[in-house]
Amino acid sequence: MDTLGKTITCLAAIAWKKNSLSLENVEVEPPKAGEVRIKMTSTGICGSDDHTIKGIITVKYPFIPGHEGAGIVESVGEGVSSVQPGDKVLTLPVPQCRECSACLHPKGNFCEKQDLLPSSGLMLDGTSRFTCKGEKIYHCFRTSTFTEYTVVPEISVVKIDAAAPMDKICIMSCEVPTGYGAAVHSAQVTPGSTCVVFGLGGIGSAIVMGCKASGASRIIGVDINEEKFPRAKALGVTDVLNPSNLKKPVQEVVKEMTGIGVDFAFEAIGLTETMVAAWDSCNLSHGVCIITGVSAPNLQFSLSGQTVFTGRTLKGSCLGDYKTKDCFPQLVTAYLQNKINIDPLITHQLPFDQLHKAFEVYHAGKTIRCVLLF
Ligand code: COD
Ligand code: ZN
Repeated sequence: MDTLGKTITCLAAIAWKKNSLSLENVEVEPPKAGEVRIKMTSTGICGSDDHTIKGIITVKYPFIPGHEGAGIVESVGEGVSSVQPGDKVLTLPVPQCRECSACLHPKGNFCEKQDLLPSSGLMLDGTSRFTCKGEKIYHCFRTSTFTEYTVVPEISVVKIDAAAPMDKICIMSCEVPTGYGAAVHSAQVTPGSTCVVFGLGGIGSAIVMGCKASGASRIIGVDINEEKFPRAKALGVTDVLNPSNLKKPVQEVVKEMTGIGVDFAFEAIGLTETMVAAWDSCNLSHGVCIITGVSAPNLQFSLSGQTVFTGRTLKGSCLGDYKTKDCFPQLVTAYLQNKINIDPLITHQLPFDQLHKAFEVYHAGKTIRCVLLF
């Protein structure tokens, strides 16, 4: 273990300012008390990473992006007991401290120690473990997975089954719980129900998978990029809609298609107009609308005051409402037992140093998930 207790110099992606990402040699300090240093094996490119690089989710620059990660523990700081060197782990975009009001409550998962909204870009002690060219580099969600080595708090990492395939399993740290979990856990989609999913990217595709697994009889997929339709249909979408080609608002079309509106609507884009469209697509009486996307800061949306009292539910869902440290290893085990098949959610795999190519393919709308391999 010649890296133990030493600063490691390795390759990492740094966003120096909005929309500027470059590969650099970065110094990664050893973990302090209560922290874990991880050698990354894979990381996905999630819509949220694009949001942070563009500044739609507010972060501090310069920073190392990435939150959907899998790796192997290189070393641990004083007092760390839940993982040890050599363990296979996932990074947790929202931690589970087990002490705050959110963690102690039986429902919900938005731990008060999260660093997503708002983002300090620092570890729990208020300092950073990354430097580049003499400059302090900020963390992202206390995960920063676009680097060969990262340091995270113990509450932001969890050990998973040693049999997990490390070139794929990173999507269990965001895409699968966020999407599949929104359907099976947050909404609890019922057999025979009707669903609409706004956005058929990585998260929307995982939502479709969850609706299908729950026995939904009709799943309407909405996207402005028709290239997403064939894969969505393969995952279980029964009808597709491109809002750009419709003569009336998409929610009107959804209501006509289903008679009165769907039982479950999901938003997986992060735009306030599609959040409202998802709400308006729901059955007035019992419809459930789940929002997984995050909009740009300071944006608001309004709902007709007369359409709320009828009984519908509007609910946000982050990482499927799963208590992350408790539940993510169970999702991994379910995959290993062939109870969930995550393989169709990964469409591209590229070496980490081809990060720019990976973002090109993502921006061209070609991917469901592109996974970077270290
Ligand atoms: N109408 C219909 N479809 C649209 C529109 C529109 N106006 N605009 C874009 N789309 C489609 C795109 O063509 C694409 O297919 C899809 O929407 C978006 O997919 P991706 O692959 O770009 O993004 P995802 O699926 O990886 O992420 C989507 C989120 C909404 C989850 C994400 O961007 C987000 O808001 N994340 C914040 C939530 C969060 O932080 N969750 C937990 C940790 S990530
Ligand atoms: Zn994500």
